[in-house]
Amino acid sequence: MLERKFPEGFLWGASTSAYQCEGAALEDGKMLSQQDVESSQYAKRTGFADASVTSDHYHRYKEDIRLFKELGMKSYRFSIAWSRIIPDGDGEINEKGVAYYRALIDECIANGIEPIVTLYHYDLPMALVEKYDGWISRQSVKDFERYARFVIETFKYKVKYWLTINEQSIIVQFWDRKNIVRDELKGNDQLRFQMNHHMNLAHAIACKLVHELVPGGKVGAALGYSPIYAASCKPQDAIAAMNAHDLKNSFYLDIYFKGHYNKAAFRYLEKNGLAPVIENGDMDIIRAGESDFLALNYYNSEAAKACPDDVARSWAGYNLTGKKGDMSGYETHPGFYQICKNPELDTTDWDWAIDPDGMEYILRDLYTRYNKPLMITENGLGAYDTLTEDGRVHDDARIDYIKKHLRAMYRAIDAGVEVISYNPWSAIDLLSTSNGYKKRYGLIYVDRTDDDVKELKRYPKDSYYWYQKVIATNGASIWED
Ligand code: BGP
Repeated sequence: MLERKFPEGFLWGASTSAYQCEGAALEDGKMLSQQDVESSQYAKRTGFADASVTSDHYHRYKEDIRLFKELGMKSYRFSIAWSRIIPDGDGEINEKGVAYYRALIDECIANGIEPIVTLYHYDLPMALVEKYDGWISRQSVKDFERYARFVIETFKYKVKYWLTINEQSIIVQFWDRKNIVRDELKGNDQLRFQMNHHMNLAHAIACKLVHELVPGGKVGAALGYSPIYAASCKPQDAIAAMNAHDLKNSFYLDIYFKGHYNKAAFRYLEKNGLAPVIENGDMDIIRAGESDFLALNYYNSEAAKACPDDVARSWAGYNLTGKKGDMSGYETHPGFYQICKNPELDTTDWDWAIDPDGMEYILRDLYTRYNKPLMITENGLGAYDTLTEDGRVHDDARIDYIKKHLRAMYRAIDAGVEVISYNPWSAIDLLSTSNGYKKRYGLIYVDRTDDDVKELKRYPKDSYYWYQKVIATNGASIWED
């Protein structure tokens, strides 16, 4: 039988984001980002950790990259904090912040690790929120352009793969957690889509900049993505699933790859007073910013069913307790769709459906629709992990999760889909956006809790050693039991 390996040069790696792992929130000239502020407010409400120290990657990146190298990583996907580079968002460049990312990138390259750089991962400089409500204002696009131009220009000979904005769809969905939004504005759902429109412009501008400035550079967005299945065989549920797919997925993808808004989704927004204001020339900017690939953050699938006209609109909920079934609610769009639990699938302790087959489904579906190479920039199991006396973490469930997703990814590759990389979430334990340090994703354990930062010592988990073999065999070992 043919050995079922991944393509030559496949970029096996892992992923992080700046505010979730760096710490040093106010060091070396950095000023607060909106995520520093948001996390600290959230910490007060929930008891989870804030973003001030997190996993201290800022000071320990060399040790971390040594572990990445031993793991065999060929790529490392991380983000740059705008508030380290231009602390107040639109003022002076902070040389110390630039030096940090230069050192991080050089350390990756010296260890044979391809840097995959995200320009924006939720962490707008707080000063821009105070000045003009952040992404709500069009001025954010201009300021982003200046920041992106500087970063791309600075690292153009070192970084080939660029990700523009992380998870626009999730930012729309959870807009007052991924942004600091003034209380007076919170009820105004149109602003979610206005912000998103500004990010579409920012994304397109960054794509154009990479193509202009980086020799051989490749660029795309990183989208939080779930396939949406019909809750039943009823045609009405199939249409609801299509509606959900249009508003939650195609609404972003059609912008990235076709340069226009998905019609059905846009009509729904117009009818409900939610559509963004589009100025003359905006769609030209969007069309001029071509993506080379799509990066996908895939954790779970969703199910949708028909929704009556006479219910209230609501957005996705949270599970704060880590007890299955404690999800606070599901998204509802009257007359369009409602998201519901899929009874066919098991979930994580935080109610995220576990669906390895969904990985094959999205890769094949997206490749058929857009015919562009795909990257996986996040995928992983959020779980309770325990450091045992032998200094190990026996995270069999995570191994099982990753193995099944990789098998599904292989099936998609075998069916002809072009997949460039796999960068699971997360390289090291870091601050979850919703559940502090209780919910962990790392291949490497970081010894701290929400209440006690301890010494932040690193311990490779069992999944680290398992993944090490996967990389060493270019994927062949995923078929062993
Ligand atoms: C994605 C984000 C990441 C990460 C991950 C897990 O949406 O891009 O930043 O946090 O989800 O989510 P959580 O931390 O809420 O469990």
